[in-house]
Amino acid sequence: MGLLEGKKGLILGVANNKSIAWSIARELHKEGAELAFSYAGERLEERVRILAGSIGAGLLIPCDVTRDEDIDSLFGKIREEWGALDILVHSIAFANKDELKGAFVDTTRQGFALAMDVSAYSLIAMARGAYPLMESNGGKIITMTYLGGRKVIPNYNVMGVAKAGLEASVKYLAADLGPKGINVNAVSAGPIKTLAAMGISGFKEILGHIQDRSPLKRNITAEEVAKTALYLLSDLSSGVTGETIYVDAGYNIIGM
Ligand code: NAD
Ligand code: IMJ
Repeated sequence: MGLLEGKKGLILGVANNKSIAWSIARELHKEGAELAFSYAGERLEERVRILAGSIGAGLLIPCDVTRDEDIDSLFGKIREEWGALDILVHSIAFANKDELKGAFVDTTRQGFALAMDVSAYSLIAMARGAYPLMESNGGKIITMTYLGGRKVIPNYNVMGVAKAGLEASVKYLAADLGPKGINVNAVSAGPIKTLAAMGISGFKEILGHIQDRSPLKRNITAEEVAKTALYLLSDLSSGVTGETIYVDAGYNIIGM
């Protein structure tokens, strides 16, 4: 029997088949979970529908996380269709392209607010929507973060501040929701070639740097991230909450 037999999970952040959220979805499906997907706009609907269909998932709900009304109707729909929820996967980030280059000191007020809203506040809003559906049976919430929230990474800039806020939010949410039997954790992934990594200047060099310097002397795959997600979303991690687990070939532990 699969680790997630009979569990219902909502996946946020599939844009295409390279998305980390999609690798997580496949892993959860293999272990028997029933899944629903939200997508960020009409432009993505068809692609997400085809992917979801390939693992027998039919529940697809539009949700731009900057819109409260979208979040309300997302959880309204989940309540209507399922009545309860066991798993929430938050795999969403966005900053204006202009903020991801040049000097951090030039971060604009608007750019800061947008990055924080989409990449950090949205986890809080999603957890607030999800917990009433998880209270009766307990639940598991995860989000995706990056080393740039802890250490300075060139060009990550305002996204680094948003990830620091996200990781702190994981701890506050874990404290709030722990008494309700809900675990909240983050996975800190090494660089992976997805849409969110496209157009980043020197991405190939970054991959080469990790290959040279990380303890495992290689980069990681989205499947490896997904296996850690599976652990955090299954009963195997029942005693773990408020944590950030690195899946980065060990890169973060190296000082020099
Ligand atoms: P991706 O582009 O496939 O996923 C990002 C998702 O965010 C997309 O599905 C996009 O539609 C969604 N999104 C953006 N704005 C949104 C909004 N307003 N409302 C709803 N959804 C919105 O790229 P990915 O690499 O799979 O990124 C997923 C997560 O993983 C992000 O949080 C990212 O920071 C994190 N991460 C990525 C890497 C990497 O190297 N790729 C490393 C560590 C962490
Ligand atoms: C992003 C920017 C700078 C350096 C980066 C990254 N490194 C890595 C990423 C080294 C690995 C990818 N990452 C971890 C992200 O969280 C990316 C978030 C992101 C990417 C884009 C690109 C397109 C856009 N806005 C974005 N907003 C957030 O317009």
